[in-house]
Amino acid sequence: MIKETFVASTPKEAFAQAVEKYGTTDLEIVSAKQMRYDDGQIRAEVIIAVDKELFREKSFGIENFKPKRSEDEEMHSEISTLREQIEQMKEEITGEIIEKSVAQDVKALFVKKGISPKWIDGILATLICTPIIEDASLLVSYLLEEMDESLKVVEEDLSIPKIIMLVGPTGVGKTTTIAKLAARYAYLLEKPYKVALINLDSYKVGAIEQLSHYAQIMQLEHFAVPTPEAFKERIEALEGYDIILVDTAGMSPYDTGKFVKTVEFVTSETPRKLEVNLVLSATVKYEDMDDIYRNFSFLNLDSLIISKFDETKHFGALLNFILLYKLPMSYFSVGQEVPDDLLVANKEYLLERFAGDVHEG
Ligand SMILES: Nc1nc2c(ncn2[C@@H]2O[C@H](COP(=O)(O)OP(=O)(O)OP(=O)(O)O)[C@@H](O)[C@H]2O)c(=O)[nH]1
Ligand SMILES: [Mg+2]
Repeated sequence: MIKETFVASTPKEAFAQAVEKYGTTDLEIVSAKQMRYDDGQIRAEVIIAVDKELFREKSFGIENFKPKRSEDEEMHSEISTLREQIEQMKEEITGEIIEKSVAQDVKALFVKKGISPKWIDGILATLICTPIIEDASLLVSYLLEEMDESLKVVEEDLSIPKIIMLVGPTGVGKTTTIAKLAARYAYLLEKPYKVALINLDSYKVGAIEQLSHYAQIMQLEHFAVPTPEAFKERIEALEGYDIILVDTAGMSPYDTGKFVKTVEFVTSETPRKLEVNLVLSATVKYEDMDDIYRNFSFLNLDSLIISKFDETKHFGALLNFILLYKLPMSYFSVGQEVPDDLLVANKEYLLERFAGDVHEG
């Protein structure tokens, strides 16, 4: 309730004002008195108690308390301006914290090792106001854990018959890896699989000989296939085989002719699943990676084989590539020896090496 005072020369007049305002004589009178004001005049004060809402309605009109459309819009615009300001403040605070704290050193180190600043900033923004951002070793561990979560590994599943095709730039180790995989599937696992080799590489002198050399040693069937039609026929003829490994010609990302030809093979209708593995050397140049991905992704890549692990100690650029394009990893080639230098991809192996590189500074 609100206590409202009406003033007039007599209490009757004051009460009449209240009746006029509220349109009823049914008013709760709290007090009625006459008093001398500072100017010497005697006046009457009648105080009544009224409901708050009724008082508002009669004093200011209901309309005044409903926000008008334009006010509504104004409020929305003020809110969105405030939001923008808050977002901006957040960014400034992030920047400031990163600038001033150990986070800047850690970020600089990761960037130096090949990880993109954008990826790191995305994570640092989630760590503001946590103790992690102020402790260098904690922060490094946290970033490595984030990488661990983002990296994907393909489970080796040989339960269904499949075609495994290896594609990639020239000289990355496709043929050598095919030989290692063939040995693994045919001889080194608990259960021996029936393996055949197909070579699509009709470009490189000696390419057929290189693969047939391995095929002979391992006593495996080996075929050179010149056209997509012949490829389809050959796959059909190899129905009884568990795994067909397909070697391809090394392609520079800019060699459109070879790409067009390989796409025809990849898209040919085969009676079994065809998995395309991109083979990428761990020593690949940071600047070339985007072009490699852009061009090879036309071949519907399923997974990534990383070769020449033994030739570098710096894996940041490669990691950055995998984090960016989210390609799951299938195998690592860790040396020239056939069949020994092959590992089923595992995140720890890669991250331990990267961590070693980071800790060296
Ligand atoms: N250090 C090292 N060398 C490797 C590895 N894998 C392959 N190589 C070597 O790299 C060279 C090229 O290997 P290939 O298997 O012929 O490469 P490719 O991708 O088939 O080459 P092209 O068919 O010409 O595109 C050979 O000398 C291999 O012994 C590896 O993991 N580590
Ligand atoms: Mg080759």
